[in-house]
Amino acid sequence: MNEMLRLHRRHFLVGAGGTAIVGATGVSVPIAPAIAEDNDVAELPDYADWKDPTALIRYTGLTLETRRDAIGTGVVTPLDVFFIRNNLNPPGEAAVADPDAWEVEIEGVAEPRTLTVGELKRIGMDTVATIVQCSGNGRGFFDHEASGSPWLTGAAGCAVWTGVPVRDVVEELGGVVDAARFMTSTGGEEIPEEVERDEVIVERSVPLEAMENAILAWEMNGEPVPLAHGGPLRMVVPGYYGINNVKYVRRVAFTEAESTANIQVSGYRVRPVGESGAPDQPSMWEMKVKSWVTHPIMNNATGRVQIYGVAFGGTNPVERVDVSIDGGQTWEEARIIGPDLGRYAWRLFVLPAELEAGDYTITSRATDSEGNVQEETTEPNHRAYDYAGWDRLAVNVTVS
Ligand SMILES: Nc1nc2c(c(=O)[nH]1)N[C@H]1C(S)=C(S)[C@@H](COP(=O)(O)O)O[C@H]1N2
Ligand SMILES: [Mo]
Repeated sequence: MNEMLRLHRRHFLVGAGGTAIVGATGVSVPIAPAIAEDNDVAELPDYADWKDPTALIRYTGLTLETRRDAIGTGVVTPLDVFFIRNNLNPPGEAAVADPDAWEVEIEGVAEPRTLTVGELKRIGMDTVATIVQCSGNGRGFFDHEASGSPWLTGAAGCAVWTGVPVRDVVEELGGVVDAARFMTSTGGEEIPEEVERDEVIVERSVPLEAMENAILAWEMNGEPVPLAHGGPLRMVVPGYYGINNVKYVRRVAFTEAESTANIQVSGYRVRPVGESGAPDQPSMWEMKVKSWVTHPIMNNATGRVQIYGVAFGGTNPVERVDVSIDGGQTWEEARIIGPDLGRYAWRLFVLPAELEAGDYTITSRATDSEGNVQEETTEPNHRAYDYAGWDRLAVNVTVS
């Protein structure tokens, strides 16, 4: 067992022991915590009390992370281990009591209308497998102290969503208005009266092109979308970061400008550490190529082991995954296995290895269909968004 070391981030007991790995560039990189322990809150919140508490790291009642080894090997992440991230308290259970009665306003089309979920179900249907990954997934791997949950790998899951393609709804309502450049979705949480709407509202704009693949989903992994995940109706924008997948969606507008909500104007903007958020900085829209090992992640017996994990390419299919057991000095191509659920789903990869007693630094590096290779390290950015570097996504495994 590695020496346990408590790092500056209060949540982690780390098996890294303060060791360093030598990356491909020959530069020694300290390994950040790979495995979170401890829960900050004892209980699952009421709206998620059906989840598996042993699979989730509980930061708050609104932020629950899937443990690295709990994602499983079934491609699709089971609902009871799927992470949760809510910016605001979800609506009450009454919202999902009669899902077909939930209403959504469609604006910025030739014939704007309010439609119920029941009506949407008659307009069209499609199913898409896609990853929901929080922009802050991997925040715990950065050195700088950024606000927000110090997620490691588990603010991500892959689900199968069923709903109506947004383009079918748009077609039904006569097409988008000429001026439309963005698709803007608004969450249905109640906003406390004393608070300014734009300060807290979950409203996100994505480029209009994203509409082509987006669906308004009422089903997740074959069940009505649970309240915890945005039921009765959720905007699903395949290949885009979690925040763009607006839960409890109440309004979809095809707009000339981006939303004036704080989370659009200054939030979810990538900028250097210390700089304020502004509309001219890149928005957290399309995800980047990324992978990580989910087994083994700590200790292992000597002999044969199947090293496996998940890999994805954001909006591109993942084409190749390489695995290293020596911190990135040498690589071997892993086998991509399991059903291909489409370009927005993740793929499982596996590499058998014969491990003798010793210490290993195991990591993976994905390549997408466009030849984009997962980065070795992720430059610090103010809000510590999406750490995707294979250096710190590595795990230290002691084999004895
Ligand atoms: N209405 C609404 N939609 C939302 C959020 C929210 O707080 N309210 N959180 C967003 C964020 S930041 C993420 S990462 C994902 C999380 O989805 P999940 O809780 O289903 O895993 O939902 C997004 N959609
Ligand atoms: Mo998020």
